[in-house]
Amino acid sequence: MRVLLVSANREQIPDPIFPLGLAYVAAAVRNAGHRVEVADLCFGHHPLRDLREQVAVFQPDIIGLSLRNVDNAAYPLTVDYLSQHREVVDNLHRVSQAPVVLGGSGFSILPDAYMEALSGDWGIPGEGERVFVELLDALQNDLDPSAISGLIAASHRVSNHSNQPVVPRRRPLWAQDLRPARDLFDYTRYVRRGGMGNMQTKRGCVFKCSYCTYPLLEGNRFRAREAGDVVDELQELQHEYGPHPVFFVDSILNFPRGHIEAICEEILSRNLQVSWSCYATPVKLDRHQAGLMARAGCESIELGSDAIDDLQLKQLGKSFDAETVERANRYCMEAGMKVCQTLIFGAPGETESSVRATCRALRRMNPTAVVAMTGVRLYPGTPLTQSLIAQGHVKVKDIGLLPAFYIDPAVTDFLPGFLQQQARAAGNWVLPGLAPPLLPVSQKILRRLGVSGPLWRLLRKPWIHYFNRSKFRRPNTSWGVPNPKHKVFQHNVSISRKP
Ligand code: B12
Ligand code: SF4
Repeated sequence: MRVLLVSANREQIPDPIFPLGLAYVAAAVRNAGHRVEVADLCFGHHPLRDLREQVAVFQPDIIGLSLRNVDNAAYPLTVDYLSQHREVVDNLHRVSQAPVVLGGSGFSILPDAYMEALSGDWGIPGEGERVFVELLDALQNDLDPSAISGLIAASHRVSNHSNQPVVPRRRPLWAQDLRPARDLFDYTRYVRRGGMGNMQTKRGCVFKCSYCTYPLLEGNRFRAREAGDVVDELQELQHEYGPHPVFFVDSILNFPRGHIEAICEEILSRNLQVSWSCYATPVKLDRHQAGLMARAGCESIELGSDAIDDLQLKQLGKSFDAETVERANRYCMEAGMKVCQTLIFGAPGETESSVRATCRALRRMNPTAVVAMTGVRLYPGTPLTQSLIAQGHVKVKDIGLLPAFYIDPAVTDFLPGFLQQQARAAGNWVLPGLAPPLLPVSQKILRRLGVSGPLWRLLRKPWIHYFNRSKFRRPNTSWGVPNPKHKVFQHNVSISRKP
């Protein structure tokens, strides 16, 4: 069959991100003997016009549409991508009768809502490699695809008022004999513009942090690749596309213990010179692990601490305490890595005292950068959302495509002004919800100057530090003028602002 795979993501903040998930699906479809083309809407001045032209020439039998982001998860500067996604579907329908199959992480968080909003013909929540190929085989052989497990049919959105979710299918050996089909995309452009490539070494997460979607998206068990296979791919990448930094997209790369250690030993034994970055947990991050990672090329690490206050960590369902965060931060910095602390302020249970405790700890720890979200984005199915619904603070119908956030009433008035003062004093903070991000044009210039890797690493450079501080010169003491197209839950009331 003639299969067109479209990556809808045009977001350039914090960087343009190579559509790794779609590249995996493309590889599976190609391996199954189908003819594949990809349309990547990330770059170019007229992506929709180019898309229509490509469809007219290629005449696909079926179109797979990858929806990575629902929104930017930032409050109050929320960016919502639904209208962009709708535009893509409308343009596809203008020039083609081919059925549209929806997939991707954004889609998988809210599959029924997306099926409805975008009138999808089929939808595949979770991993697409196998189910998409099964769908193609069924259509090619005139079989009824509705029996395929893990597939949502258009009729489902009519019949599914029982709200029975379709269970995603997950393979233990998801990467066996499969390499992402990067050759179908302009991978080097992502490396040039985004400053790094990307790879995945395992799927799933065993932790149960209250707000997090990752276990829902990837499953609550780790499914890891062999270290040798991971390093083979890393080596192939460097060989095919030239030396470039890589971001490992795993939910947390350094857990369970032994996984990253084996990968690092393999990198070192092959004497492979490559710099990389990752997300990590402070759990079991000791001196040995930090040192080994640094020696094997880990230049920067994003520690998903979320808070540095024991009570608040407990509220968030984290599996470590504040002391563990401080220790992990120290070990990474001593090993020579750049460290970014990622935090969430305003989750249930937050108080002025817990916010102040986290900020005091940050001053002691002095990480390279801090990225802090203000308010928690509520997603369906997370422990936090379920408990807020059970307590009557939030209604099921409010958790949908329209971004919804929770901010604890105890800190609603205090948070915006206080955090902006902290950000101004520190100079190395990013508050995606409260201050506009680096402009794409500045990002382009930095990349042209040869800056690679995550840009937060620059926040210690005096001129960037100065520029970043100036964003918080006149801190708002209120939430400012929020994006009207979202909901925020404060004081146990859902405030829905109409556009
Ligand atoms: C790593 C990561 C990042 C890194 C990326 C680094 C890099 N160079 O790659 C960084 C930190 C830069 C980042 C940034 C952002 N991210 Co992010 N990120 C992730 C993460 C952890 C992994 C993404 C990934 O690569 N997965 C691996 C690939 C193989 O999986 P996949 O893309 O899901 O693809 C599979 C399936 O979805 C499916 N599939 C995909 N496409 C298709 C198409 C079809 C037709 C089918 C059938 C199936 C299918 O099959 C694929 C293979 O199995 C996810 C969370 C998660 N666990 O998924 C969040 C996630 C994607 N990010 C998210 C967000 C919001 C963002 C930001 C907007 C945050 C911000 N405010 O800056 C930015 C946007 C950046 C951009 N330009 O788009 C959200 C998106 C959902 C939402 N809330 O909107 C997620 C899901 C996290 C969350 N909060 O739940 N991110
Ligand atoms: S926040 Fe990190 S450790 Fe916690 S469940 Fe999500 S991915 Fe796992």
